Amino acid sequence: MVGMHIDILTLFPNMFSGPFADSIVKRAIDRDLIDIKIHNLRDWGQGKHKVVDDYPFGGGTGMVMKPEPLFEAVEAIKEDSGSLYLPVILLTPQGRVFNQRIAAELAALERFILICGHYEGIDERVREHLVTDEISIGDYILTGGEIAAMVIVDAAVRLLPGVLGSEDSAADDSHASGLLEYSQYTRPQAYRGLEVPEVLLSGNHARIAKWRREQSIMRTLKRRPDLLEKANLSSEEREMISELITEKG
Ligand code: 6GU
Repeated sequence: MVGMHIDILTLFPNMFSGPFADSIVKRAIDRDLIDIKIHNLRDWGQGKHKVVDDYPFGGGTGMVMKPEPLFEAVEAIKEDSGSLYLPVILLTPQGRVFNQRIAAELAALERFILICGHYEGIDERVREHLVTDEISIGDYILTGGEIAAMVIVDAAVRLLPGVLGSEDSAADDSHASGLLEYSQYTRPQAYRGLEVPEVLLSGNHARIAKWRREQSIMRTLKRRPDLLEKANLSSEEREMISELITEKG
C-alpha cells in the first residue's frame, strides 16, 4: 500500500533525479510512504517537434505555455487516478505564498498534481479551467517551477506519519509552534574554551524545558518578531515579551 501520490508535470524531468534520489525523501519512496511520478510535459507536445509553447497573442516578448499539452497531461493522470478529486497546483510566483500551514494542508491530501510553470507564462485558460490552486515559494523569481516543486514536496513529505523517525519529530520544528527553535549543543562540553550552558548539563528536565522555551521566544523576538503575533504563547509568556520590549526600548 502506497500512502501519498504526487504527480509532477515538468519540461525538465532530469532536474528531479538529485533531490528525490537521496536522504529522507528517497527513504519515504523506498518504504512506499509516497509515490512521486515525474511526467515529461513534452510527451504531450504537439506535432513532430512536440511543441509545448507558442508566441503570445497581442505580441510581446517571451513564449507562453500552450494549453493542449497541459490539459491532456492532467486528463491522462486523472484517468489513472479513478474518481478521486485531484487538486491541480500550478507553481508560479503569482500564487499564494507557501508556508508551514500550506505544507500541512498538502500533507493531508491523498494525491495531487504539481505543474511546473515556465517561460513568460502559461495560457490563462489553464489557470481558469484546469488549475485548482497556485503556489509561490516566496517573493523572488526562479527560472521555473521545478525547484519550487522540490521545496513543496520536501516540506509536505516530512510531515507524513512514519517519514521522520520518532527521534527527529516534526513537532519540535521551527515554525511548528509558530516560534523559532531553541539553541542546541552537543559534545564536547568545552570547545576552544567555549562552554555549553550549565542548565543543559543539570539533568533537571523542567529547568531545561523552561530554558529552551525562553530561548525560542527570545530568538523569535529578535529575528522574527512578526511571528510572535500568531504564536502559541501563554499569558505569562506574552507578559515576559512585553517586559523584554520595554527594557530594550
Ligand atoms: Cl513557484 N515559480 C517561479 N518561476 N518563481 C518563483 C516561484 C515559483 N516561487 C517563487 N519564485
